Amino acid sequence: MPKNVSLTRYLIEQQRADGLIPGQLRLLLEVVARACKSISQAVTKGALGNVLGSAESENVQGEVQKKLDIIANEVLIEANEWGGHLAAMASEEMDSIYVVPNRYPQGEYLLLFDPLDGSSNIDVNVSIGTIFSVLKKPEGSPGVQESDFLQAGSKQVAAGYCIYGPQTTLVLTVGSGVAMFTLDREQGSFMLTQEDIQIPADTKEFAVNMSNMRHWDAPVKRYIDECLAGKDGPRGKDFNMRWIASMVADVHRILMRGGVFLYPWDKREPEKAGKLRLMYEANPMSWLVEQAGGAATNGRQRILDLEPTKLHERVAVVLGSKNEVGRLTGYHEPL
Ligand code: AHM
Ligand code: MG
Repeated sequence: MPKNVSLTRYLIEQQRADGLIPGQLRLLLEVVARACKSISQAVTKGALGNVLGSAESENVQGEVQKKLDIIANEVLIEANEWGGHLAAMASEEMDSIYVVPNRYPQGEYLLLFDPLDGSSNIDVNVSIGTIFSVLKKPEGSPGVQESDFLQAGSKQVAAGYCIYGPQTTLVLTVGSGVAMFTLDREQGSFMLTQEDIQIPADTKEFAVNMSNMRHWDAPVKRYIDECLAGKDGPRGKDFNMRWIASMVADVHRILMRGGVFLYPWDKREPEKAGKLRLMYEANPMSWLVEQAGGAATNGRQRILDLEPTKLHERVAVVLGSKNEVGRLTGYHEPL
């Protein structure tokens, strides 16, 4: 891997090499990265910046918003609205889409994000992150509406996340593998620190919130029971478990060393497909995982093939090492 490659240089070289990054998309990704730097600053200040605690408001999903959820949302909107690269944005923290105001030029891209994923970890100083997904506005549609966003994950043109942990790290795909950039705080730049990330096909590690076990359906219970049985069970090997409760951090670990992540459907709210949101959590993470040689399904179907019907749609998620995702998906009845 070449030394001292900044995100800017990486994007320009990708643009030259395979044309996967047109100019507007490159600008968009640089602006998202700049916004992530600001969010990282706010996260790092914590109590000193008076950014911890509840904002005493709720989002469209009825979840209590933290101050930092709102700050991160505002940072992403303010950074992205004026550059001319976007037509509209959508966020976990906003009920409806945010159309770029008339005073700015409108671009051809749509940006979706979960501004600060893992909200329950904000106040306890555990890793959290920003997840983002980029789509192209369908050609020929006048103006921009919510229906323009309702595209399958396979239509994404860029996806990534920024994790605010011991290091601030940006992980990105534009469809030619997965690259990782670490924020150099002295230089103020994201520097390329890993290319062509690959998830091993096999693993001995799973990530799931075990406290929900009694609510799961039979195939998920069977899979986890078999992992728990370890060497003496049908899998013939011991498994380890990790659960950070920030999807960003759990997926980051899987990209770095393999594993399988589950947030399955459960009986508590049977009308909901799952807890996680399809368009700005599951789709970008699924594309990253597939680009790293892993797999992602909702238990039955490939997540990237699902046709969304609404912006804040939820989905069950199984992603990570290919053979484990294949096994658990195989335990479900085919549709
Ligand atoms: P958030 O977007 O409101 O932070 O919620 C999503 C998070 C995921 O990051 C994580 O995997 C999951 O919720 C944890 O849920 P639980 O607290 O049920 O374990
Ligand atoms: Mg989230």
